Amino acid sequence: MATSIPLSQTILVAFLIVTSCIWMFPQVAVATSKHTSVTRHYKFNIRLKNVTRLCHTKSMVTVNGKFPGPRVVAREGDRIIVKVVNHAPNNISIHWHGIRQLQSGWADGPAYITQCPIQTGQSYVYNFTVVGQRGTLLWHAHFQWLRATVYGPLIILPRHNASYPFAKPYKEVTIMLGNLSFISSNLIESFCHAILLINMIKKIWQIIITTGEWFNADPEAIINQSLQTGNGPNVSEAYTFNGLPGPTYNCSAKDTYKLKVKPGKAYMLRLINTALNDELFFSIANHTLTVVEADATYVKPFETNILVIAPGQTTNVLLKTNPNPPNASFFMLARPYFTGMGTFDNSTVAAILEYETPSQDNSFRNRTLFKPSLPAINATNFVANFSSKFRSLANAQFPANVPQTVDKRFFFTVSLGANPCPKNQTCQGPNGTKFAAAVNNVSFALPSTALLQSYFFAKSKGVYTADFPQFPLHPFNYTGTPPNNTFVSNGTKALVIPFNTSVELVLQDTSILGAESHPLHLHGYNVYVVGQGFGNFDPKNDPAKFNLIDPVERNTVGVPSGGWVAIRFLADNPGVWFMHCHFDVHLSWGLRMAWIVLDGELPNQKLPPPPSDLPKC
Ligand SMILES: *[C@@H]1O[C@H](CO)[C@@H](O)[C@H](O)[C@H]1NC(C)=O
Ligand SMILES: *[C@@H]1O[C@H](CO)[C@@H](O)[C@H](O)[C@H]1NC(C)=O
Ligand SMILES: *[C@@H]1O[C@H](CO)[C@@H](O)[C@H](O)[C@H]1NC(C)=O
Ligand SMILES: *[C@@H]1O[C@H](CO)[C@@H](O)[C@H](O)[C@H]1NC(C)=O
Ligand SMILES: *[C@@H]1O[C@H](CO)[C@@H](O)[C@H](O)[C@H]1NC(C)=O
Ligand SMILES: *[C@@H]1O[C@H](CO)[C@@H](O)[C@H](O)[C@H]1NC(C)=O
Ligand SMILES: *[C@@H]1O[C@H](CO)[C@@H](O)[C@H](O)[C@H]1NC(C)=O
Ligand SMILES: *[C@@H]1O[C@H](CO)[C@@H](O)[C@H](O)[C@H]1NC(C)=O
Ligand SMILES: *[C@@H]1O[C@H](CO)[C@@H](O)[C@H](O)[C@H]1NC(C)=O
Ligand SMILES: *[C@@H]1O[C@H](CO)[C@@H](O)[C@H](O)[C@H]1NC(C)=O
Ligand SMILES: *[C@@H]1O[C@H](CO)[C@@H](O)[C@H](O)[C@H]1NC(C)=O
Ligand SMILES: *[C@@H]1O[C@H](CO)[C@@H](O)[C@H](O)[C@H]1NC(C)=O
Ligand SMILES: [Cu+2]
Repeated sequence: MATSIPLSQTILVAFLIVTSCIWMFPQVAVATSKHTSVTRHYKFNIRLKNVTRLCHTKSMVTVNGKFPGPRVVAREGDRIIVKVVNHAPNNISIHWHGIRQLQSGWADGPAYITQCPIQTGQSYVYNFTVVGQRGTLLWHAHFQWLRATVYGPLIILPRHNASYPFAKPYKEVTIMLGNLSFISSNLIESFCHAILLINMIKKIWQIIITTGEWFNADPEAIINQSLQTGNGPNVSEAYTFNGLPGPTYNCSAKDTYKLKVKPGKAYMLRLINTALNDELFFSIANHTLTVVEADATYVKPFETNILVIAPGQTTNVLLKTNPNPPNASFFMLARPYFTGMGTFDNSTVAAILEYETPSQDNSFRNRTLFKPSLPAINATNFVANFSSKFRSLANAQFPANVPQTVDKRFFFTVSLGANPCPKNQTCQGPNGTKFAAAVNNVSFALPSTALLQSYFFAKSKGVYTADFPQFPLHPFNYTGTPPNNTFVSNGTKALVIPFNTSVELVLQDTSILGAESHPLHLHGYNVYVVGQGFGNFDPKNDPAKFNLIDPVERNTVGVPSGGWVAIRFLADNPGVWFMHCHFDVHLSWGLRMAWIVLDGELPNQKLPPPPSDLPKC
C-alpha cells in the first residue's frame, strides 16, 4: 500500500494525464510504478484496414490498423491491462496465448468458453498478471478464423535485475520501459511524446519473427463455406514472415522481411508461429541456432540448423553471427510439415539475413545469396527427433515441478471424422459427408453463451453437460485400419476435476481419415511432456519410459502423426479451460473440449466473480 501523502490532487491530475495519454496513443504501453511490479496499459482498437499483399488488396480485421498487430511487452510479475474496443462489424475476443491466468480466467478470451464475444461498438478490459513466466508468447483473436490477421507478440522480460540463464544476447541489452514517477508537467501532448520515444527505443531492441498465413480471400468466408459444404477449406496463398510473403511469391519481392545483423554478435530471435493451419520447418542458411526457450519456459540449450514450430508455439533461439562479415546474404526459409490426406499450402516463404557492412565498401555490393535445405514435407521422424530434444532447465532457480504421482489418468483420442450430410443438401466432404473432428469421438459444439459464466452461476442446464468421456467409449486399433463408421458424436461436454488434481493425460492420434499431427493447446496451464511415441500408447510398458526428471514444459504440444504423447499437470488454477487443436480448421470442425477445475478451499484457490464489463451474449 502507498503511504498517504497529502498530494491527492497532484495524484489525480497525474492520473488524468496518464489515462488520457493511454487513450490518445493506443499502441503505447505506459508503466506505472508500484513496487517492483508495474501495471502496463494498452488499448486495442479493433478496426478494418485495407492491406495489400501479392498485388491483392483486402479489407481485414486488425488491432490499431496494424498487421501483424502491436507487441505487448511486460516484465515477469507485471499486471497487463488491455482495453479492447471493437469498431469492426465482426464479433471478436482476444486470447493471451500461454498466459497462466491464475485466478483470472475471465481474461483468458476464447469466445463462448470464458466470455461472450465483444460485439460491434462494445469494449472489454482484459486484466491479468504475469506470474512465474518469462519469455515469448503471443496474443490472438479467439473467434472463428479472425486470428489470421489479428495476432501479435506478447513478450515477457525477466524481472529487473534478473538475468537470462545464458549469456546476455546483443540487442537485448537496453530495454527501457516507461516509469511515470517523474510526472510534473501538465502538457499532455509532450508528455505522451516522451512516452512514445521510450516505446520506440524498446522496439529497436527486440527481434521478433512471426510466421503467418496470407489468404487472398476473407478467412471468415473460407471457413464458413467449408462448414457449409463439408469440404476442406481453401488453403492460404502464401506464408509470411512478420506479415511479409517475400520473394518466392508473385508480386511480392518488395514485401520481404530483412533482418540486418552485425558480425560477431549473439542475437536472440523470438520465433512465433501464428499460421492458422500449418506446422512449419524453419532454417537460416549457413547459421546454427541455439534453442534456449519454448513457450515462455527455459530449456536446456541445444543446437540445430532446422526448427519445427507448430501454430501457437514459440521458440527463442540464439543466432551467433560470423565474426567476419561474409560477402553473402542468407535466406531464412519456412515451409510446412504435413502428413494428412487433405490439401495444404505447400509453398515456401523466404526472408533475408543480411550483414551490415561499411556502406563505402564496394566489395560487399554483389553478394551471393545462400539457401538452407529443409526436410521433406512429411519428415515425421525428423519432427519426432526434434521435439525429443526439448528438456526443461530443471535447476534450482527454474525447477521442473512435474507431478511425480498421479490422481487421475485420462486417455483422449484426437482425430478427424465426419458428420452425415443434411437430407436436402449435397456435401463435398469424404464420401459425400461433412468433415468433422473430435476428442474421444465427441465433436464439441460451441454453446450460445459462455461456459465460464454458466459454470460460475451454476446455470449449466442447456449449456453444457459434465460427462466428457475419460476414455474412448469404443476402443479400436487407433493407428491400424480405421473403423468403417467414421461419424463423430456431437455435444458440449466438459470434464470436471477437483482443485489440485494431479493429472496424467495421454493424447492418441488416430488413422481416421489419415494420421496427422495435431498441436494441442491447453488454456490456463503449462503441461509437462513426459513421453511420446508412434503407434498405440501401451499402458503397460510406455509409462516406465516417462521422463519425470526434466520434461519440457509447454502450452502447445504436438501429438505425433500416427502416435501419442503423454502430459502431466497439476490442476491448481480454478476455472473453465479450453483444450483444442491449434490448427483452426480442426478447431472449427470440433477438435476441442473444456476442463472445469473446481475451486479449492482457501480464498486464494477460488475463481473471483466476473468483472462488471464482461460481454453478454
Ligand atoms: C478499403 O478500400 C475500399 C475500396 O477502395 C474502400 O471502399 C474502403 O473504404 C476501404 N476501407 C478502409 C477501412 O479503408
Ligand atoms: C484489475 O484487477 C485488479 C485486481 O482484481 C483490480 O484491483 C483493478 O482495479 C483492475 N483494473 C482494471 C482497470 O480493471
Ligand atoms: C554456406 O553453405 C554452403 C553449403 O553448405 C557452402 O557452400 C558455402 O560456402 C557457405 N557460405 C558461407 C558464406 O558460409
Ligand atoms: C505443391 O502442390 C501443387 C499442387 O498439388 C503441386 O503442383 C506442386 O508441385 C507442389 N509444389 C511443391 C513445391 O511441392
Ligand atoms: C555479380 O556477380 C555475378 C556473378 O558472380 C556477375 O555475373 C554479375 O555481373 C555481378 N554483378 C555486379 C553488379 O557486379
Ligand atoms: C513422403 O512423401 C514422399 C513423396 O510423396 C514418399 O515417397 C515417402 O514415402 C513419404 N515418406 C513418409 C515417411 O511418409
Ligand atoms: C433444408 O430444408 C429445410 C426445411 O425445408 C430448410 O429449412 C433448410 O434451409 C434446407 N437447407 C438447405 C441447405 O437447403
Ligand atoms: C468411402 O467409401 C468407400 C466405399 O465404402 C470406402 O472404401 C472408402 O474408404 C471411403 N472413404 C472415406 C474417405 O471414408
Ligand atoms: C494395429 O494395427 C497395426 C497396423 O496395422 C498393427 O501393426 C498392429 O498389430 C495392430 N494392433 C493390434 C493390437 O491389433
Ligand atoms: C468394413 O467394410 C469392409 C469393406 O466394405 C468390410 O469388409 C468389413 O467387414 C467392414 N467392417 C465392419 C467392422 O463392418
Ligand atoms: C450439434 O448439436 C447442436 C445442438 O446440440 C446443433 O445445433 C448442431 O447443429 C449440431 N452440429 C452438428 C454438426 O450436428
Ligand atoms: C455476435 O455475438 C452475439 C452474441 O453471441 C450473437 O448473438 C451474434 O449473432 C453474433 N454476430 C455475429 C455476426 O457473429
Ligand atoms: Cu488438429
